[in-house]
Amino acid sequence: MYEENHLLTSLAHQAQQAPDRVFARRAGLPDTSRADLFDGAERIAAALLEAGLNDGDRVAVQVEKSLEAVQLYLGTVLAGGVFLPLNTAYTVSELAYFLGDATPSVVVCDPAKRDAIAPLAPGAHVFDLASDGSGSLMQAAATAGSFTTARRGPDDLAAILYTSGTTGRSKGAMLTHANLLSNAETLRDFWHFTDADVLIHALPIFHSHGLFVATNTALLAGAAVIFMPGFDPEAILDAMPEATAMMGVPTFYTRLLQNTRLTPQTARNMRLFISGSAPLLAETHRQWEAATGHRILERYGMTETNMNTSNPYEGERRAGTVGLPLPGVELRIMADGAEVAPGDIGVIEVRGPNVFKGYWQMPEKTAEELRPDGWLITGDLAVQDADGYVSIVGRAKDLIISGGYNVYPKEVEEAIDDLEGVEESAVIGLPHPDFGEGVVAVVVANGAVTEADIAGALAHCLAKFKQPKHIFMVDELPRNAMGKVQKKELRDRYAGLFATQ
Ligand code: MLC
Ligand code: AMP
Repeated sequence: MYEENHLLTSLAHQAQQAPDRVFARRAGLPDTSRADLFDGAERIAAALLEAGLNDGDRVAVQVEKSLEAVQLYLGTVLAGGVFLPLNTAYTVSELAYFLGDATPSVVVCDPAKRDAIAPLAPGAHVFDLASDGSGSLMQAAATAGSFTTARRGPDDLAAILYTSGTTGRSKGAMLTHANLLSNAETLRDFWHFTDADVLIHALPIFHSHGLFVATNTALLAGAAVIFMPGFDPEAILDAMPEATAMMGVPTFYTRLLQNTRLTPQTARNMRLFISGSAPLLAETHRQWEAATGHRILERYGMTETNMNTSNPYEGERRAGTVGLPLPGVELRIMADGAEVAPGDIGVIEVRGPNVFKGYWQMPEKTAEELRPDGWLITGDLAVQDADGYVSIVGRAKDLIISGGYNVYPKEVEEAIDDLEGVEESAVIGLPHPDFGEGVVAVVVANGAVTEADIAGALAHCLAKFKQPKHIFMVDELPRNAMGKVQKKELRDRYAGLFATQ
């Protein structure tokens, strides 16, 4: 099936083998078979082609999580398009940049946002899709005519995912069919996913974790997913006895640990708990083992690469480490232009079939991070021990990770500094018991500007997860002799802010 299409022919292989087996279970809805999943994807592909989609065109999508949205991803790739998912939290002003930069030929959005979004992509065909599957996209899919699989090879683009930059504008990471397929195959084999698995899928599907790591791996293995609209601890605990695996960000684990229903009995059929996207505290690892009898498997990845390292499936899962380089992924730790000695700190660089093709229309940014010989400079600071286990100890990039979402301080600072009466600002991440890190802004302004003014203005331009949870007004920012703002001093000053929340 779909032999001409490098990624889809593999993702659909299990559907062809056993079309009637369940792919998705959803609370209160009939199960969806693998055949139904791809039937819907084909209909959407036909609708996209009728709307004028050409090979390599971007399909920009900001919709609530739904099975139809998964079909839209598959249908886009089947039709030869490039899937471009956008966080549902993005505001209209953030979307204006993404749509302007990516120039999609098709935009799919929530019906409630259609009027605001359509003018941002003049010339694009706009469909809408609601979380219950209603809207013009599925109407067009229901009546679309015949469909021919687009011919797409390993090096063709399958997706563009935007990641913010430490300086300036967000960058669209270009991921090829081969990038996605090679990583999904590696993860299926490394984590022992088979058609006997039932994966709890509670992650959003606009980032690589929920879209590629969870969905592609399950599809490739022929596993079923318990498909949830979002993270709800009660729903997860209801589902757990029927499930074999779960993937989550650390916040999933810390929140579930607060629930007394989490017991070895609830987790009796589970074989694998995987965590990633943000650091999992060694303490959480230990608490989880005490509560369930399972050792969480922590892995490390990024949008540009999918997954790079993983703790072993069968060997020792070491708390506080992200494990070993995955098969086929080369990893080195560099400082001052050379590899460091084991145990010394440096920046992780990775190379392999998983590493992206570059940033969309940004050759200079690509050249800054992707070396000509294929090594990607990740910006993550780490040490590797004599056994090869990697521990991430910090970031060379100024980045906050809040509940698994990346927040670039520079972007928030620029939004604050643009406000009238503000002189300057520094945005920092502080330890947060729920989100891992919480965003905090420290602002110098004239006396007329209040915290509420700033919070109110940011609500219009920044996604909720980027907005500071606290704003401090100060007379001046601490600086070193060179005049550089000392963020470490600010982090120390406010360190305990979220301790009791
Ligand atoms: C929600 N809020 C957040 C937030 N999520 N604030 C900061 N950081 C977050 N991550 C806001 C809400 O808008 C709300 O604001 C308040 O915080 C409380 O929300 P909540 O109801 O508690 O949040 P919830 O909807 O339960 O979401 C929390 C979460 C979610 C952890 C389940 O953030 C999530 O699904 N995170 C996963 C992110 C992810 O998939 N990352 C993968 C990136 S890929 P208010 O004021 O309205 O109450 C990647 C590569 C790799 O990194 O390696 O995987
Ligand atoms: P993103 O750009 O959203 O893909 O985020 C990628 C970044 O998330 C990486 O560069 C790391 O900084 C971080 N990350 C992902 N997984 C882990 C992990 N297990 N531990 C620590 N940091 C992680």
